[in-house]
Amino acid sequence: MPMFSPKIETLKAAAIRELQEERFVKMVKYAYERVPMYRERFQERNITPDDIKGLEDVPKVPFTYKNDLRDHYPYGILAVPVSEIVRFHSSSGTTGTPTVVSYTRKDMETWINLMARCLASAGVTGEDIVQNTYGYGLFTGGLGYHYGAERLGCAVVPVGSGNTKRQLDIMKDFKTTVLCCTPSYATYLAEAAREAGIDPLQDLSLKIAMFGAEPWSEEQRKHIEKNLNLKATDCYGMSELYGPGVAVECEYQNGLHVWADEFYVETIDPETGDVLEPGEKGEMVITMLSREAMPLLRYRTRDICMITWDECQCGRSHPRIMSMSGRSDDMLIVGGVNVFPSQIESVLFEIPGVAKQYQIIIDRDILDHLYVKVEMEPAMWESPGFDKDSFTWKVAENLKSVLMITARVKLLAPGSIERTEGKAKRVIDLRKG
Ligand code: DLL
Repeated sequence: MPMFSPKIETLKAAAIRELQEERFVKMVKYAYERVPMYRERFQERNITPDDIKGLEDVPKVPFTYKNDLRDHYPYGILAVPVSEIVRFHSSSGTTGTPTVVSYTRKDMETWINLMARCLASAGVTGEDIVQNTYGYGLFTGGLGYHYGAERLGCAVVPVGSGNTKRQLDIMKDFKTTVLCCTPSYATYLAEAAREAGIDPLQDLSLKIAMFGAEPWSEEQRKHIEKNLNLKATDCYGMSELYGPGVAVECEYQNGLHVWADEFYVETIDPETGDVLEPGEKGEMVITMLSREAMPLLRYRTRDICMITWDECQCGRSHPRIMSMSGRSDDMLIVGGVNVFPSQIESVLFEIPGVAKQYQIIIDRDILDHLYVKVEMEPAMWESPGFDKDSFTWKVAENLKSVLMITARVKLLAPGSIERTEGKAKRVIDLRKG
């Protein structure tokens, strides 16, 4: 697959480490000199940038948290005057004060090039017609993909989120070859196409989907690939780290390459903060190696994964994020037992007849109760021999074997669960608030 920046993508691992070391040391100094918050954090620990001489000193550097950005609303932890900012993005703020992220012109260039790298890794070329259904505006998904695809020379159709019928018309009429959206929206698009009598094989020209922004499973990948007749590629990112474009799958789809010339990635024990070895599962912590507007040192992503530096067949030497298993703050504690929504999804999607829509509800009287609402495929739901009780029992048993606790399962008719255009909201925790 042609690479967008072959020289940097195939740099030897040792050379990448050297580059990271040089940039990390420089970035620490930059953040210390320009951002009062970092200076204070260093002073509290009785250290100065002179104590950070190489990558072996990384654990001395204090972490940065999402709350640090909230505390510095609206402009965040700016290292340049506002006059040098060319773009702001922001989180929706539904769970508290919004976090605002900022970019200089150079930051924009870096981000756009990273997005172009990601798209090329998935096999996208300048010949492609890219339909971008990620939200345009304060969310980084829309504009991130937009400029990255333009940089590659693609023809971009900037539809933005929503308006499913129009999306399908455009997909058909413009002969869209690349679809950028959340995996949950792709599931919905596949369903809407089927209902509208559109046959992806005959009527559509899709080849590649660029997914991300939310966790999804291998079962969901197979389902979407089959129902939209395309190859689905995973891309990871977060607003604080430019947006999409931090890591992406290559053609071998065995983990997501993190662009290590721009991101220094570690995994840590989320409780103790201790750095873990490659191959050990923990919270991903990222330092941005050349961010001008808003330096982030050791940013706590809350995403749980494992990192490997093992060679990849594609020739890229950049490390890979393996088995992303949700966010540490997504983890539910139900009656004292840790439950990840991704575990529930994997169980459900392996059961034939279950649709790709579900909802997890947790409630409490004296004890915690876990409810799983599961939507059914029309063919199974409407089949004359369908035994609802025994199917419910089967789903509950399968869940119990993985979760070790009992979930109360309710089967729902096809189409019962509300569809989303962006990130799916699958967990409702009634114990909060
Ligand atoms: O979701 C940026 C993005 C847009 C990424 C489009 C990819 C595609 P935020 O809204 O800040 O940014 O959400 C970031 O979403 O910490 C993860 O928990 C989750 N996430 C993002 N990509 C993936 C992925 C964008 N590929 C948060 N797999 C992150 C699993 C993902 N989770």
